Amino acid sequence: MKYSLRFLSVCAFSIASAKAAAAATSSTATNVTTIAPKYRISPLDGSTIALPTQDQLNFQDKEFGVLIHFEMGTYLDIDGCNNVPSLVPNLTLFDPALFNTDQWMDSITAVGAKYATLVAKHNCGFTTWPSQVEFETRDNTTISYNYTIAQTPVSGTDVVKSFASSAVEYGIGYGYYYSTVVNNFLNVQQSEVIDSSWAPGQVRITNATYTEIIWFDGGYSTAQQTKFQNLLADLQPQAVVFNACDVTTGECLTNNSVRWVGTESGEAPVENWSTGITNDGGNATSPYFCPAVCDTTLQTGDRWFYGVDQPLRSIEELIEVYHRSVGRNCLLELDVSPDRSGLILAGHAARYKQLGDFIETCYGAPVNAKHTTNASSDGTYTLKFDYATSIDRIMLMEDQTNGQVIRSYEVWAKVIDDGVSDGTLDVPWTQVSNGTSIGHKKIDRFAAPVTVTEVFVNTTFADTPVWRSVSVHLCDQLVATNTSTWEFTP
Ligand SMILES: *[C@@H]1O[C@H](CO)[C@@H](O)[C@H](O)[C@H]1NC(C)=O
Ligand SMILES: *[C@@H]1O[C@H](CO)[C@@H](O)[C@H](O)[C@H]1NC(C)=O
Ligand SMILES: *[C@@H]1O[C@H](CO)[C@@H](O)[C@H](O)[C@H]1NC(C)=O
Ligand SMILES: *[C@@H]1O[C@H](CO)[C@@H](O)[C@H](O)[C@H]1NC(C)=O
Ligand SMILES: *[C@@H]1O[C@H](CO)[C@@H](O)[C@H](O)[C@H]1NC(C)=O
Ligand SMILES: *[C@@H]1O[C@H](CO)[C@@H](O)[C@H](O)[C@H]1NC(C)=O
Ligand SMILES: *[C@@H]1O[C@H](CO)[C@@H](O)[C@H](O)[C@H]1NC(C)=O
Ligand SMILES: *[C@@H]1O[C@H](CO)[C@@H](O)[C@H](O)[C@H]1NC(C)=O
Ligand SMILES: *[C@@H]1O[C@H](CO)[C@@H](O)[C@H](O)[C@H]1NC(C)=O
Ligand SMILES: *[C@@H]1O[C@H](CO)[C@@H](O)[C@H](O)[C@H]1NC(C)=O
Ligand SMILES: *[C@@H]1O[C@H](CO)[C@@H](O)[C@H](O)[C@H]1NC(C)=O
Ligand SMILES: CC(=O)N[C@H]1CO[C@H](CO)[C@@H](O)[C@@H]1O
Repeated sequence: MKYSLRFLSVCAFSIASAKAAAAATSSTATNVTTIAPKYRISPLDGSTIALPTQDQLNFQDKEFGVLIHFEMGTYLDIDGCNNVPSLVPNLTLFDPALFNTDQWMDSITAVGAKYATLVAKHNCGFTTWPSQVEFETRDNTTISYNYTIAQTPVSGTDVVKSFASSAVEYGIGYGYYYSTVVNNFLNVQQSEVIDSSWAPGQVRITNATYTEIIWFDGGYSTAQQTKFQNLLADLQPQAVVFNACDVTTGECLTNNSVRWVGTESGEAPVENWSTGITNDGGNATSPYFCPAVCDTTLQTGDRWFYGVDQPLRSIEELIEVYHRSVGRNCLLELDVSPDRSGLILAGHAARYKQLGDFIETCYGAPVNAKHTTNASSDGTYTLKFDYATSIDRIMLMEDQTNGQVIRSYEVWAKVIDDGVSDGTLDVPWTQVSNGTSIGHKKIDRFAAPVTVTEVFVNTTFADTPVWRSVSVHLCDQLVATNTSTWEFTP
């Protein structure tokens, strides 16, 4: 059995069709053949250079998305039905009187997210759309999946549909999360129907029925693999799928896999490759191109569903999260937790806006000093300023069309020394930052702002680098001074 390490494994994402949103039935497509990784061999050192699909590059290019937790869990004091197998919350609880997905989109666009993943079904088993699925119980009667929004006080509402149409209207890419490994309503834990005990509200089905009726999120059992592969090929061949490759066998459900970075703190390792299928910083010479996703919360306490009076992470900490995820070649997926009325709270909305404003102010445009640039086939890149210019960070981006090829780099600058100590004006070459992986994006913040006349980047590489951009910026150094309160998962 395979399943994601934590309850939060993210779903297939793409510009989804209504057809896919209504899925949860079996597919009739013929079986897809085994998917082998695509790579080329370095002409310089013979190493492996994994090749991306256009869909993977398109996804990585989004950089920043949100993960929306709005479900039965919103109405519980605990963070969803995780680890409480017998809990099937009363349907009358789900009653979002002010539910409005356009209001969600205001925060999603304000923070600068380019896509949104909606938790359409979480571990309680409740669906936020009126499922039409019917199935057989173990006493051979056919019943409908009746633990859905249609049986709640807001019957007639369809969160999935409403979310999709708001996303289209606001130009936000969208996808879904559907946890397959746990379903309290159907008495399922770790993808298996529990046979030993039954709680009020649970219906009795067989393992075979469960395998047949569920949808998936990237966590799946071996029995479901072919079916999911067919479903994907049939409905959403362009979807990227979270953790779609089995680490032990190297088998993938799709050519478009992305991977979990391994923590939910919003922090990627300093060295984080676009390649590799393990849940960590990846591997420069892996044959799999498979960008990392950094999912994390806005609320403190590892809280994903709305928590009453749950404090938010500070703006300084969220800015740090941005730099340790997007700034380290990881897709940031920040949680959004609408409250019990169905709206994003004002305090949450303000924090999203504050973060979005910082990103736009700092990275929306580079310093505007006049300069010339020179990208050379020796892997160097030079920015020569017409006059002395203050900067405090550099943003590096590779064009990964033919793979991620830079293996290490150093950033040097001609830094003006005002000669306070010896009374002369020097412009010595000083190393201001260095690193290994660049990939889609790497942001290096310098120890302090410096005034420079020239910036020079040199690299080691598996093939001649193609730069997508190199830019320098000057921003407020808003630093999270106390990281002891950060939530790190081991
Ligand atoms: C597809 O795979 C399933 C499960 O392995 C198998 O039963 C079925 O015969 C296959 N169908 C085709 C068309 O190959
Ligand atoms: C659900 O709550 C309603 C209203 O409080 C109550 O009438 C009903 O009996 C409860 N249902 C179950 C299954 O507990
Ligand atoms: C349900 O149907 C199966 C297969 O037709 C049969 O083996 C089983 O005895 C039936 N169960 C009940 C409770 O009728
Ligand atoms: C769901 O269906 C089952 C089986 O028919 C039934 O016992 C239960 O009362 C139904 N629940 C609701 C909320 O309609
Ligand atoms: C489902 O499969 C698991 C693992 O084989 C087994 O332990 C469990 O009893 C099965 N459930 C039912 C309802 O048969
Ligand atoms: C995966 O990529 C290979 C090689 O480019 C292609 O032949 C195959 O059809 C792709 N598979 C899917 C499911 O898209
Ligand atoms: C990285 O991948 C290569 C190629 O598959 C493998 O030889 C190497 O052992 C991997 N390195 C690590 C640290 O896993
Ligand atoms: C660009 O950089 C290369 C390598 O440092 C150098 O040889 C070349 O002269 C530079 N070109 C210009 C126009 O400065
Ligand atoms: C990279 O930067 C660190 C921190 O400034 C420094 O200690 C280290 O020597 C540098 N490494 C290289 C290879 O220049
Ligand atoms: C960059 O240039 C410096 C100075 O010439 C040199 O010491 C260093 O090894 C070079 N680093 C890389 C990554 O090419
Ligand atoms: C950091 O925050 C923790 C928890 O609030 C507190 O116990 C600790 O003293 C703080 N450390 C510093 C250096 O402010
Ligand atoms: C410098 C750094 O953070 N390196 C990490 C890169 O990712 C690999 C795999 O997770 C780690 O082993 C390295 O420590």
